[in-house]
Amino acid sequence: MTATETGQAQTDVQRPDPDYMPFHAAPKRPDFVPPPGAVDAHCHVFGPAARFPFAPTRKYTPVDAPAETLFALRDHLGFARNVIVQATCHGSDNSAMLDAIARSDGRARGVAVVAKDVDDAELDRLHAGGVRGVRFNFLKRLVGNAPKDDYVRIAERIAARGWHIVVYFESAELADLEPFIRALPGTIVIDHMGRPEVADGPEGAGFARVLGLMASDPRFWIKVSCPERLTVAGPPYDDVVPFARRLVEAFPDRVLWGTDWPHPNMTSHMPDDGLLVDRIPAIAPTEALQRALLIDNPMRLYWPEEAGA
Ligand code: 0GY
Repeated sequence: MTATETGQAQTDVQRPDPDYMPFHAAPKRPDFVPPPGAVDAHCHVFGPAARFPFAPTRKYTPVDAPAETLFALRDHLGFARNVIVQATCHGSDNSAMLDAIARSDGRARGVAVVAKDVDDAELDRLHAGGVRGVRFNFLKRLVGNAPKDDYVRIAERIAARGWHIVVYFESAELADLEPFIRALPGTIVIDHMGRPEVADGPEGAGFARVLGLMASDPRFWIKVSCPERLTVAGPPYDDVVPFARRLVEAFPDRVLWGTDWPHPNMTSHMPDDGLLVDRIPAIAPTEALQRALLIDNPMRLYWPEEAGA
């Protein structure tokens, strides 16, 4: 899957890491049919590197995962829209994501990563290009030491635009990070359920802290995504379902769902995206919960003009 749009291979300097796992080549067609208008609210595009080179500062070099492959997957899975989240391998150059959004016929929006000195013209350009939020990453493996001062400055800059902030951390870090995250302005979306330790079960201390954060302040939203990254048992991720279900039932109007395609940095196995979709009824067991998770919530956050919010 290193072929690019133009048929060239990724160049030497941009060649995928030798142990990098490519996305599933032929995911099943899900048995669960998402409601019409469903949104995959967390996915990425990578490259193609020949056109959109990866950042010199990146911590990994992935396999190309271009927009047309994402859109084909969207259709195959029965989804209508994507929220494309800027991944660290592209740094703060959002070109690949903006190009994908521009080619989506209005069916994609984005979450950007921006530099601390981003100017208003660039924020205007990103907004016009479909960006509705910024992502702050706290994973040392992905960004080293999180530049918190920069994040504060960026948060102040974007607050007036009605954008939200997406935060990515591991639950073990939350005790230290919580004061910082609580002090951020506006709506804050937590990636991947706050990455709980699934071995501790849903009663574990880390997940309790995530639940407490969600319960304490309606500005917090959360993505019930990434069972493949969190699981101990492996597919079909029965050990992760109770975490997601608890969040969906407790906070039905502040949860989002996403594939996380193309699943960067997976080392144990590569998930079948069709199977991920098939787990949705287990985490959102009623049609009302499914509708909120897959349509109403993401539309409110990313297409408010269509959601009537
Ligand atoms: C994810 C998870 C990961 C990667 C990134 O920005 C990224 O590079 O988010 C990860 O490695 O856990 O959300 O895609």
